Amino acid sequence: ITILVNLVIAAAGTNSEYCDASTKSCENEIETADSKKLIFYDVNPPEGFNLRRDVYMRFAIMISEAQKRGKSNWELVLPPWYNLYHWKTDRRTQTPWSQFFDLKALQSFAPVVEMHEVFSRSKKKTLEIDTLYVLENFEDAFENGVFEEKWEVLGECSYDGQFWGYKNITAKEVLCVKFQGKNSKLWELVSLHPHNTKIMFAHGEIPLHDTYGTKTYWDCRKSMKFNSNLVKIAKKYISKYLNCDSDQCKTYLSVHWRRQDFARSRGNDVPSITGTVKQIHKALKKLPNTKKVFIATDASMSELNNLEKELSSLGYEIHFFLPSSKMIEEFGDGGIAIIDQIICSHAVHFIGTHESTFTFRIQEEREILGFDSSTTFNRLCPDTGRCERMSKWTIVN
Ligand code: GFB
Repeated sequence: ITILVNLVIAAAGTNSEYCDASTKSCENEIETADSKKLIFYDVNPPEGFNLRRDVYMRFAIMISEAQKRGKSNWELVLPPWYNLYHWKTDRRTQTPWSQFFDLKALQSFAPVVEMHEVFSRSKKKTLEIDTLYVLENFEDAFENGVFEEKWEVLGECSYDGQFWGYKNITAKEVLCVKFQGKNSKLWELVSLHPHNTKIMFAHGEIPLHDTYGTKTYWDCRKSMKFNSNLVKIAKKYISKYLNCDSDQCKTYLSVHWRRQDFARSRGNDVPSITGTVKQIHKALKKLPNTKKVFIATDASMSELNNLEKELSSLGYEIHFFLPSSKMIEEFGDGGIAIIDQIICSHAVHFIGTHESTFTFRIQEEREILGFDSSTTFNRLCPDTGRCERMSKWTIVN
């Protein structure tokens, strides 16, 4: 009887479905009675760094809004950066968010926790997700001509993802779900298993923003402050090479010149090297006191050299951030990308690449810094054909 009572108490304390009398271990074990429930997510592997930053915001807002409504026992696990398609350095190591962002600032908006922290809290070496929902799109988003928020559990299936490269993470139950709607609608899936403490969503890019462009959106965006080491490096560079020590610099124009796979897959949206030079020259003619140009790019060195040659011949001073191999090793491709973004965000005038999420994040940074939007929402146009204006997503304070 004593054993039975103890186990019932243990089960109540741990939220367990059931316990095993001989080993005294509980199924669905949680370390303490008041420990948090965890939401994990992953993103379609080919998606890049800056779309992933947006997916994070959708989940952070989902958790933070639920917290305001009394659901205070959920934490969002920050998915380690792992094996990103565009990153060439150290792809196979799980990089924590603190390498790129200020964790305290992220936590000021939503209850988020690093994956390594989840492991170090537990006495176990393995982590078992209770239910993993593999999200997929409905074939027709506008069935009968209307976009309706909906989901449909298709049943058990297999997960073809990588659990961020961890071999010691498994899922007890994997369910495929067709999903269409905002992130907050995921709570309906969560409530299907009220006893679960670890829920994961694969293809976290499928749910949509609950509040795109609102004050909540911008509060979340503002909380995504960069790691202070990256900020220091960028500011030192701006001071030394671009002669500016303030937040809004008058001394240089910046350009995000996206090339590589982007130029290949969206050839109609990007200009040639000569076309790029012409457009930078045109913008600089309106800024008679600015002769310095900062280029952030993923272009090859030979493309960059050609661009530099053509711009220099017009009397401009061209700058780009060339990290040492030690710096690349320390901060990774993501850290170098952020340094480029910070430098672009402080320039008197910015020209970006159409529909690049890398450009979008720079534009948001400039909105936070208080630049006039006419200096921010500018794009490089193709050499010929239409050049659609950029949408202006201005800050709401
Ligand atoms: O961030 P991202 O996904 O934006 O760009 P898009 C992909 C990666 O390219 C970044 C590198 O994580 C960087 O590693 N990169 C791009 C840069 N521009 C720069 C730059 O100026 N400086 C530095 N240092 N790195 C989309 C992808 O990229 O492009 C999609 O997300 C797809 O998956 C599409 O590939 C064609 O939105 O530009």
